[in-house]
Amino acid sequence: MFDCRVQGKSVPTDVLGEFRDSTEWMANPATLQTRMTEDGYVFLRGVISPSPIAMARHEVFCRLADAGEIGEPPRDGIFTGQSERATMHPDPGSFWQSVSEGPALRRVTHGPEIQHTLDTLFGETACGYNFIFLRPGVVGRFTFLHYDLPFFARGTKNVITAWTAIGDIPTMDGPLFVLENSHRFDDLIEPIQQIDYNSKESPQVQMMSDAVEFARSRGSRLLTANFEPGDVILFGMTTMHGSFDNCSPIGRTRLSVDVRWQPASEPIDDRYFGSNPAGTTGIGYAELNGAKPLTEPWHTR
Ligand SMILES: O=C(O)CCC(=O)C(=O)O
Repeated sequence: MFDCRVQGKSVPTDVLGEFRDSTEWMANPATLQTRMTEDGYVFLRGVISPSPIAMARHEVFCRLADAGEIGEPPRDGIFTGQSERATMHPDPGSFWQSVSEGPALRRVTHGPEIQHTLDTLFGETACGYNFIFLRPGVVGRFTFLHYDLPFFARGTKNVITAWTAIGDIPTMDGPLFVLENSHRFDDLIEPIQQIDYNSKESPQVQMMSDAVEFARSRGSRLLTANFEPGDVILFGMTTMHGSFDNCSPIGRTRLSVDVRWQPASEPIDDRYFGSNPAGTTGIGYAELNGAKPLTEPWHTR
């Protein structure tokens, strides 16, 4: 079915599954809400059309090509294995903020298509967080399993993550996966509901254990898709997820962006809003994996 690896190991087919595709219900709030309740996620193909996605990809990869990290042509996203970012941009946070605030990228992350999709899902006007997580993941990168609740639910718990593919992300390139039925694992969800949201610490809530064994132990599977440009997976704060290893045979960098949304009428967590958002720990964009040169490893959220 799918060919993918997690933490260096091939994922056996009995532990793999495909997202339920809700694209045909994109304009139907009741069905989208039912699917979110039933599955903990909603998967939609082609929410953003190819042209804005191509422009965002070009904008981001050109910035990384200027820093010597991505080769020519930038749209291919091939990692050079090198980086001059640290010498060219001694302030990693402001460099990453400038990339994350590029107009073509913002057209994708906060444009009319995604706004309309989140308005439909919430059944009211939604508001996208200004602080976004742009993720260029080179070969070898993955993200451990985790829930998003501890990071984003200080204002309201009614928050949804929108993860968008900015280019093709076949399973070998390390896309996002969801742990099936993890939104019903009350024994894991209850403790994270007790987390102190006034703390500036980034809580350690990741499952560092083997994702395949963990899925098996829960009678669950890792659900994913071969993502195409503009495909979006929406999931709630209590849906456990991670990403597969990027094993691209051509050395392609996986490019995605994840943005949180909530009803505009509900209280916000002001760390993630405004023209200079503080982020989870207070150091703004400098706290993100994306702020590190592509030559530096990361596997954490
Ligand atoms: O893209 C990834 O590797 C992880 C994304 C993630 O954890 C999220 O969207 O909350």
